[in-house]
Amino acid sequence: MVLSRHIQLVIGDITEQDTDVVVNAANSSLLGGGGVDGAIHRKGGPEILAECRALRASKYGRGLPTGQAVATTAGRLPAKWVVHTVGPVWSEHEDRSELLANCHRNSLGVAVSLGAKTVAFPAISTGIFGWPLKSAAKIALTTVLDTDAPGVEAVRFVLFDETAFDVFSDVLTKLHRE
Ligand code: AR6
Repeated sequence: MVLSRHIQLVIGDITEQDTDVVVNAANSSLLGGGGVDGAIHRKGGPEILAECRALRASKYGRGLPTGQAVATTAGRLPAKWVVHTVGPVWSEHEDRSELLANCHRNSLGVAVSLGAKTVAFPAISTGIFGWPLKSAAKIALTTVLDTDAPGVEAVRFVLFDETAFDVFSDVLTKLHRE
C-alpha cells in the first residue's frame, strides 16, 4: 500500500472542488442524470455535455462500460477536467467490487495521462446505485492507496454529508492501523 499518498476527506460538494480533476459518478450513456452527474452538468455548463456527445458519436458508440473512465473539459467548474466513470449498481447476489475498484483505478489512470496532480472523487455508487457506504469506502480507499499513479500528489474524497464523512474516516483510520 502507498500509505504516503496524501488522502484528504472533506464534507462538501464535488462541483466546488479546485482540484485538477473531479470524478463524475456517471452512467453509461454519458448524457447526464441525477446526483453528482446532474450537479456536474448543471454547474459545469453545456460544454461538458457537448464533449460527452462527441464521445458517444466516436469511441463510445455503445456507451462507457461500467468501471471505465474518460475525460472531458470541466466547463465552468473550478477543476480543469471532469473524469467520467460508471460505477456498478449494488447487487446483493453478485460481487461487483472489482468493477467499483476499476472505477477508481481507471479514473486515476486517466488523471495520470492528463498530468493531474490533484483528484477529487465522490463516493461512487453510494447514491442512486445503492452501494452500502462502508463497503464502498473500503473499496475506494484501498484501491486508491494500492494504485500507482505517478504525479498524483493528493486524492480528495468529497463526501456529501457527515454520515458519509464519518464512515470514510473510520475506514481510513483502520487501514492505517493494519
Ligand atoms: N457532491 C458530492 N457528493 C454528492 C453530490 C455532490 N454534489 N451529490 C450527491 N452526492 P450518486 P451513484 C453523493 O447518486 O450512486 C446518476 O443519475 C451522494 O450522497 O450521484 O454512482 C448517474 O447518471 C452519494 O453518496 O451516484 C447514474 O445514473 C454519492 O455522491 C447514477 O446516478 C454518489 O451518489 C450513479 O449513481
